Amino acid sequence: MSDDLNHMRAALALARRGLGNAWPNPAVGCVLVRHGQVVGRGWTQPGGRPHAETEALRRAGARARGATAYVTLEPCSHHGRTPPCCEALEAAGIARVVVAMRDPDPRVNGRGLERLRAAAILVEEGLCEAEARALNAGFFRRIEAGLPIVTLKLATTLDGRIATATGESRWITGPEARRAVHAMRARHDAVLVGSGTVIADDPDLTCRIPGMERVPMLRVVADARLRTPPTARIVATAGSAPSCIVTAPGHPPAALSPFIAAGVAVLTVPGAEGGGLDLRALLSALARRGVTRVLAEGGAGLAAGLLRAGVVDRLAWFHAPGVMGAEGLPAAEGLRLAALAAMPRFRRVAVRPLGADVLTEFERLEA
Ligand code: AOF
Ligand code: ZN
Repeated sequence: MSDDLNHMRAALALARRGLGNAWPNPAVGCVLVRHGQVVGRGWTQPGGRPHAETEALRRAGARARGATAYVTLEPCSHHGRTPPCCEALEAAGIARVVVAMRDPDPRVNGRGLERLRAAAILVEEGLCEAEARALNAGFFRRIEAGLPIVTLKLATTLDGRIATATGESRWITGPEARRAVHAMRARHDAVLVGSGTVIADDPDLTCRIPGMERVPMLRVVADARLRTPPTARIVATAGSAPSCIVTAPGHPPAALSPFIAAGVAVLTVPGAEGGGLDLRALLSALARRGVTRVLAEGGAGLAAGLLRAGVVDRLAWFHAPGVMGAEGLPAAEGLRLAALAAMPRFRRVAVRPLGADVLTEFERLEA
């Protein structure tokens, strides 16, 4: 029993390698074990194919015969670019399959397990289910609600300020915290900022950690009024890293064409009451493009808009040990709270010192 647990944990660790680059697919891990020996390992490859099982079977070759497969998600049963994983497992002579949880994708949804059982393969499900569910929360949200999960990242002083009154913000947090942000970007499918941040900071929004630069992460600007300068880095670099501007309807085609010519995808979603974009509509437009995990990086208007819309699933709050006072710019602006009872609340899940700073991670507390 504890061997099963160890192998499934190893499969979960492999699965995590796909976070941020397996989309639109879930990040799955697979470990093949025969006579107590690991004979193959695999995880979902960039872009979602090959699947984890295919990778593990390829590595195991003939040693897969009679082995147990530990998979973090039910093996697929549909014909995609390659035959279904459950057929591949059967053809390789796998004797037993342990899966952490079912795949809610309507093309699979229990049929993978059924087919394995029909092939006289021993099937067990539910080992480490909670971990597997948390790992692919973004994929499940996309399948079940047509939305990605959203992590809101904020880097502030102790009193919640993101810049001085004159807009100085480089840098509030130290190098360790900033490196952690780059690593977070790599684990997300898309990074989202408001147009104010593009105008103020002209960020690259890439992951510049050596070895992690090439994940196909999408850079998204929420820009109802189309204020992004066509000279912004996010536009200029659209050829090497995908970028997308989401705007409100009604802009003349000539206003959009410099972006489109630079290779930026331009999406249109309805505006929100009181300005900005309908952020739920923005997120569902991203989910339709396959995005499962969004890292929102501010500024203050976007942060408040996301909190107001109730779509922030996780908060990653970096606190730098400094104080700016009320003249500094706040992290969230325009929350328009009617009463304390309406305040978005979160549950702390982790605290991590990073150099001089502290990262606190939170999850949404459901009302
Ligand atoms: C697996 N192993 O590693 C993954 C699976 O578009 P396709 O044909 O690649 O299929 C995508 C679906 O396959 C996806 O929606 C999910 O249900 C499943 N993902 N399945 O057996 C894997 N990533
Ligand atoms: Zn598959």
